[in-house]
Amino acid sequence: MVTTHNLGFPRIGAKRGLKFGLEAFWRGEITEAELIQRSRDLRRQHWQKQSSLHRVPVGDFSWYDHVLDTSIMLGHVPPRVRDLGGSATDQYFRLARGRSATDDDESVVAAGEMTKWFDTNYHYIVPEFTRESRFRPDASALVAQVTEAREQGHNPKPVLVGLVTYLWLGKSKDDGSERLEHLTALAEAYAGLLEQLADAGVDWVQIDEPILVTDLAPEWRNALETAYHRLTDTRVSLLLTTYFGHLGDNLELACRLPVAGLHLDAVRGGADVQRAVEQLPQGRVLSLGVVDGRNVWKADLTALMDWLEPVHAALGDRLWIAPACSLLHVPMDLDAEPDLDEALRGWLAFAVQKLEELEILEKGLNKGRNAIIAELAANRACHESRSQSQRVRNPAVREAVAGLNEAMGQRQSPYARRIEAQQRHLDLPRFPTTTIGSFPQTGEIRRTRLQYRRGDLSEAAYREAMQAEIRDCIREQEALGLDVLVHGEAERNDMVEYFGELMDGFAFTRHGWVQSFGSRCVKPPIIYGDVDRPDPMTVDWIRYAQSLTERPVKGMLTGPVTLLNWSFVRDDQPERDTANQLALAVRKEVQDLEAAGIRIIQIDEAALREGLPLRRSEWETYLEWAINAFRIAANGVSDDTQIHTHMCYSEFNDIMTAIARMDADVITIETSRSDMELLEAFEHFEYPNGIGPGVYDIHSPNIPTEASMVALLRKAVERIPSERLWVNPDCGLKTRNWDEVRPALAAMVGAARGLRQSG
Ligand code: MET
Repeated sequence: MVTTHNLGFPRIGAKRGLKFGLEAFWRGEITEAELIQRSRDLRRQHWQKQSSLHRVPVGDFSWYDHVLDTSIMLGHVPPRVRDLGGSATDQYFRLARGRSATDDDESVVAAGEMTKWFDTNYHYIVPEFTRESRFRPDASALVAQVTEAREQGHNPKPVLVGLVTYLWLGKSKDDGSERLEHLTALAEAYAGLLEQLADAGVDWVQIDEPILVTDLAPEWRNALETAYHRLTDTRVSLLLTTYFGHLGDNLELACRLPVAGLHLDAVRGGADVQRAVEQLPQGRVLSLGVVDGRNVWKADLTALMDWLEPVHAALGDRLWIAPACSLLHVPMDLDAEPDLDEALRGWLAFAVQKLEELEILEKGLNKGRNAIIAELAANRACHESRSQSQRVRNPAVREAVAGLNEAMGQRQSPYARRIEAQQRHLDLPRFPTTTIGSFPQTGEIRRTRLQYRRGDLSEAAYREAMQAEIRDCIREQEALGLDVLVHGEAERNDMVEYFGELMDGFAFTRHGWVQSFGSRCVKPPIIYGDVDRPDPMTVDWIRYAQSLTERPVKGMLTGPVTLLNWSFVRDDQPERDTANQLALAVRKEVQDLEAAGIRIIQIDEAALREGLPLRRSEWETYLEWAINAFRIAANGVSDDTQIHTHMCYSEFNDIMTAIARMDADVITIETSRSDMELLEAFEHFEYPNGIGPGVYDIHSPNIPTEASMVALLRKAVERIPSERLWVNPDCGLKTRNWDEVRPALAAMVGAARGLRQSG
């Protein structure tokens, strides 16, 4: 008998019930009891949808983040939060977002740092370790959910973030102390948690150690050995769970650790399977993640049966099957998408459908292939429909991609020559000031867009309203004295969705929300076919903005790599090919903007870095196609046209060569929070082109002073020749309001002017 289970289910709820519940609670509109009740209801619904499985995950549901939940379960709360007192719930939300639902302003504390969970767009709250860190394991909340699941007739399998992964994801907050110093204490704490679970009658526990798919330094490999040897006498069976990649050189270690079973990601780590079958000691369970948890395409069930049958024959009852990773990273239910056309729906599987696929595989393996003949035929028909569909192929696009050559990614002249040509007509002062693109997205703007979307506003009226926004925005920027203006992005709901909706090959869902952090979700578009840009997407708006002012208006685009990384991408061709199609589409837009007289064009690549593979050895390949795609998109312009790019993250050291290869005339980056330290990478590399290090943090409502920005710029001047420095905020201003933006930008312009005068 093969066993089916799931590693985690989307927690946000079919209609984003968790989001709305949380936000209502934070606003004081519902009580904590009500939030608890709504959460129970969500868990009930989610388990209900997983009821065909032999084992359902418990502990995957979270109010904010499961790493934060782990910190709480371990009693590992930073003193700044604990010292404020309050209930456990107060502490939880203070750590998540700086304040609890009942806090007045005085009791606000710094929230835990948030960062991306491996190579996903999910963010977790970083555990903070200091020499004073102590752990007091308390699994009672998890045990209560185990009871809940049992009462509803399910067979629960609690899920824990593995202790070495927990340590690895954390940060040491005091000098000179190493996270690994806490290993022994943490192993003790986990032993305590497992005891409590065993007391509650739990038999299997899923313990997630996704760090096993990364390049591990010897001390971390040792830490895994030490930790799991400490846990050998636990009374529960541990399923050591890995995902998001292949085990590679860690496979032997993973097979050797003294646990009852091993889960591996057979979608991204297919090559590990045979080795694991051979190396896993007798009696251990091998759980194979056979259904893709990171993308939305239907699995090929016939192909899966073909390779699973012999594995099943070899392992018998020791074989478990599951999705490759938690389903947190895909939308919940395709049945909630009436707008998607029939053919496309036939190609897709969201969380609920992925579990149905698992059920079919289980039936096929346990009862023989004959038992699933109809299901396999239906699945094959969907795959044939997709592979033969005319909708996924556009011969003109394919021809254009085949015709790509190196010269198309190459500017006419080197930067030194280009900047002269650009300066001749741009005539910008030293320390030119600009912004990153978006200006406040006011309630008024959102309402107008919604009315238009719903058909309550004519196209003409919508255009008029948006033009009025652009007019105001240009006027504001002129009054502030900015040198390079933008149109403000009022017409854009989102920097990917806006472009996707205007291109062929993209589909959009109505409810396909995926949690990004806390109550925040994103709705990634689905790239299903060849990408083309039939008509200009931004030219009219930017041309209009430029018609209002003598100063240069920067055209604003999202780059090909970011469009790709923030979408669900087709799996029937290499990502490189899709990136090239996107690159050609953006290139056309760039060239149309240039032809319309736009002299500066910014191509945002906010998500370039997060696309880096988890394994270093795969970086080069990724960076090669990603940077080439950017070069194709950006570099088809004359020397006179100035190309900007924007990136908002804080590590450049290890990708400087790639950044330089992009060859943008100006790169704007996020630096204010790092006190310009980030510029070190550019300094050491002797980065030759223009740089705009963000001088104030737009994520905070605080209004920066002129003096603080002057101080930052002076630091920048020490590292980068002043003639190549730009002055700008860290990122777009769409989440701020005008009362914050006006004084902040006025101070920023003042800082730049001050610097110009002081020589
Ligand atoms: N141009 C975009 C903006 O200003 C860039 C955002 S990067 C996350 O909002």
